[in-house]
Amino acid sequence: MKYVVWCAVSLLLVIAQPFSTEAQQVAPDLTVVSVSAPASAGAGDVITVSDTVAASPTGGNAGAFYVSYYLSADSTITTSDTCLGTRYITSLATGASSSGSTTVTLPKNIIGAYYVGAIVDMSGSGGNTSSNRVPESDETNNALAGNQIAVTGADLTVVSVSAPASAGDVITANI
Ligand SMILES: [Ca+2]
Ligand SMILES: [Ca+2]
Repeated sequence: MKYVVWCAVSLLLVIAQPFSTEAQQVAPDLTVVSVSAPASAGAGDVITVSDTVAASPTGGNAGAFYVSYYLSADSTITTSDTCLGTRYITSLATGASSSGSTTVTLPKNIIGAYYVGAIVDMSGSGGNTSSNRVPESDETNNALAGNQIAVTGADLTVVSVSAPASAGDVITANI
């Protein structure tokens, strides 16, 4: 009797094996490996953002998708952050990576320190149909924060300053 039970359990394990192996390889997993931008820039400036995205070594090839760049006050990058631009990747083979540089324009009305980040397989703010084009084994690991960028105010220069040669109670300065 013990032998019969042992045989039955062994048979079940042999049958179950191929299914558990297959389940781990149904889809690729895209991630952002790195994203970087200049350490400082002026509000409204055009800057270059560089990134590398990768596909997992198992799960098959990924078709066309976008990677989107964001400006965030903190190191958690979400689609609620300010979208700066996108890069289009036509396809990515299993285990391959893609690097690229994209020029984007900083908003004019900001100042201070921000994180530059990226989300792979995301287009723009996330509200259009171009987002999540690739079904992945893990959709929760697609965002990465890069370096901080110090955004300074737009350049303001003094054009001229003048005052009367001899001053009374009131003088005028033109800036
Ligand atoms: Ca992913
Ligand atoms: Ca996806």
